[in-house]
Amino acid sequence: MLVGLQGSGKTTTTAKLARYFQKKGLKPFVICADTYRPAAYEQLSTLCEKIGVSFYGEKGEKDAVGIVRRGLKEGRKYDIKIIDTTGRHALEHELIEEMKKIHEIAQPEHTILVLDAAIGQGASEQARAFDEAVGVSGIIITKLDGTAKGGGALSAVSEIGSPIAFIGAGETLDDLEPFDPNRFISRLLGMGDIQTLLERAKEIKEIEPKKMLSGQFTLKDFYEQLEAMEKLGPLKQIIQMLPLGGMGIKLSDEEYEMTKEKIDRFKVIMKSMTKKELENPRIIDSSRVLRIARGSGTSVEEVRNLLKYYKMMQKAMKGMGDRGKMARLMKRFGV
Ligand SMILES: Nc1nc2c(ncn2[C@@H]2O[C@H](COP(=O)(O)OP(=O)(O)OP(=O)(O)O)[C@@H](O)[C@H]2O)c(=O)[nH]1
Ligand SMILES: [Mg+2]
Repeated sequence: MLVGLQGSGKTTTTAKLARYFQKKGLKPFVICADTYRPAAYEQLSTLCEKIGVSFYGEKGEKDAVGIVRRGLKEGRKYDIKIIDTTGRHALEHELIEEMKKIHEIAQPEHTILVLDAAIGQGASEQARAFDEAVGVSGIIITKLDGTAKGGGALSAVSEIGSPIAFIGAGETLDDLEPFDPNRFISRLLGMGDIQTLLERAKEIKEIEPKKMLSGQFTLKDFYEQLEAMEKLGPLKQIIQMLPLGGMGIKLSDEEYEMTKEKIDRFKVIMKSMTKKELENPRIIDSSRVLRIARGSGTSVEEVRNLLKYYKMMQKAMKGMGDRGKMARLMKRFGV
């Protein structure tokens, strides 16, 4: 039994589900219990005809409960029966009562709440109302092919604790996919941004993600990275494109702030280092720090700052690599 707000996509999803089970070799039977929407009968019967699925409805009949009773009898030999219902709102008491009665008669194995991906903050309240009335066992989020990412729908999920079963991502009847949490979350977090970032990074040969992530990130790499960074854009912007929170990495505002001047100063300092020091920063002791500061016309403090920053970056890179998330992500995007 499919329930939900008006226009959320129940009727389309009913036909999509029928198609889904049909492709699995089952025989679905569709019942139209929407007696309010003027063309509900025609809409669903046309969709069912298109895919060759058996359909039950009573044109002109107003008693939805009666239709369901008779429909279930008619379709008792089928593998799976899907009931499409009228779109209703939590505050429409009469319609909520009707839904309860249909539910009582049908005793569906699953009561699916159909949510439009574009639903906002009202999602959890609506979901709770449906859940209290008929007990929602699963959720289908529709219209994910549009601009909405389904964040509001997620709040409904957390409110009633029912899993998302499928997502609808298109207008054709084949556009129904079993829910994939990774893909859904990637979309929600805007992994598209990451893809853009990685594509940009790929164009810049100085950045070698694999090397960075293996923990062999030297000052020389750091220097090259700083140069690349100038081409990529501000560090803060780059970092914001990554789901770093999920990787447990937090940077303070100061650490984020990588101004052009700071980058230039860092580069001057590194130019005063020997090849050995750049490749193996661990050998830089206080006497070397002093020499580097003098040689570059900077201060001991600045050199130490650079080293601190480098270590932090190294740690961050290694952290991403260790956790494997970044590495997997890169692999997924073919970097
Ligand atoms: N792009 C896109 N459009 C969809 C999707 N699912 C449904 N729609 C469209 O959304 C509109 C409403 O869909 P219906 O299935 O009629 O919605 P409903 O919940 O049955 O509406 P009522 O019966 O009036 O409550 C239609 O124009 C559908 O084509 C989807 O996954 N993607
Ligand atoms: Mg409908």
